[in-house]
Amino acid sequence: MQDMKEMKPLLEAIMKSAKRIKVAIDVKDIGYSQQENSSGETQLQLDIQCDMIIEEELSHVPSVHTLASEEKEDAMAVHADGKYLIGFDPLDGSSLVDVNLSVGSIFGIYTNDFEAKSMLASCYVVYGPRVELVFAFEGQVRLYLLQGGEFEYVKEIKLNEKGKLNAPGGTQQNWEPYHKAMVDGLFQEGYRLRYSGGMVPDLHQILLKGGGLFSYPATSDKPEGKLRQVFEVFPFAMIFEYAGGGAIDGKNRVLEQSPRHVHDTSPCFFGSNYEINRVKEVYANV
Ligand code: AHM
Ligand code: MG
Repeated sequence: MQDMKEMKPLLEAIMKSAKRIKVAIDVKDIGYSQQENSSGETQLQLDIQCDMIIEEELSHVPSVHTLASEEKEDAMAVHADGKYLIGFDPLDGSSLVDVNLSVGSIFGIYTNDFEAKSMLASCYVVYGPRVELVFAFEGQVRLYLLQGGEFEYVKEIKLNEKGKLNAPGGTQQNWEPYHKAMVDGLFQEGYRLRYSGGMVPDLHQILLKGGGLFSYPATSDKPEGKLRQVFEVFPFAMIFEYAGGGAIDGKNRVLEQSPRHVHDTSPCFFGSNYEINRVKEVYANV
C-alpha cells in the first residue's frame, strides 16, 4: 500500500510544472511547429514546451521509473529503480489557448504497467481565470487552488446523485441514432448544454457543479472514440469514481480496460450516477 508520503514528491513536481506551464501560457506567442504528434496532429510549440517542463520536473523525482506523454510516440525510461510510471497529457485542449479558453494538464500515476488496474493516483490541473489542481488518491478527490504562488487545499470534491449539465462530445453528424436520442432525452429533461471542447474544464465543471454527463462516444468517423485511455480517460475515471460517480465505455467501467498501446483511445462517459445509469440502459441493447 502506497501512502501519501510516497506520493508527495510526485504531487510537488506536478505542482511545480503547473506553475511553470501557467507562466508559459501567459507569455507564449503561439506559433505552429513542424512536428506532428503520434496521432498525426500538428503540435503547437506550447505543447512541446509544456511537455518539456513536465518531463524535466518529473524526471527529478527518484521514484519515477517511466514517463509516457501524449506528445511522444514512445515511453521514456527515467530511473531504473523507480517504481512509478506516469502517463500525462501536458496541455490538453491546446488549440483553445489562442481563443483564450481554459486548458489543462492530466496525469495518471501507475505501477508496473499502464493498465487501468495499475493506476494508483491521478491528477489534473485547469488553467483558467484561476489555476486549480485536483488530486485523486486513496478514495478521495482533493481540490487545490493556486494562490500567491502556492497550491492551497480547498475541499474534497463529491458528486451528487444527479446533475443538470450535459457535455456531448464528438461530431453530431457522426453520432449513432441511439446516442443522439439519449443526448436529446437529457435536454428534454431540462439538462443544459455545457461544452467548451476542452475535456479538463468541461469535466471540472461537472465535478464542481455536482454532476451531469460528459460523453465522447464511438462515432462513425472515430469508432474507438477520440480520448486516450492512459493519458486522459483513466485519470478522469478514477476521479469520477472516487467522487461518487462513474466512468464507462457505454457498457463497462473504463477502469477495467487494458490498452494494447499507450496511445489507444476509448469511447467514454463520465458523470454522476443517474446519468451513467441512463447511458448503461441505452447502450445495453446495442
Ligand atoms: P487534444 O488532446 O488533442 O487537445 O484533444 C482532446 C480534446 C479534449 O480536451 C476534448 O474533450 C476533445 O478533444 C474535444 O474534441 P471534439 O472537438 O471532437 O469534441
Ligand atoms: Mg489531450
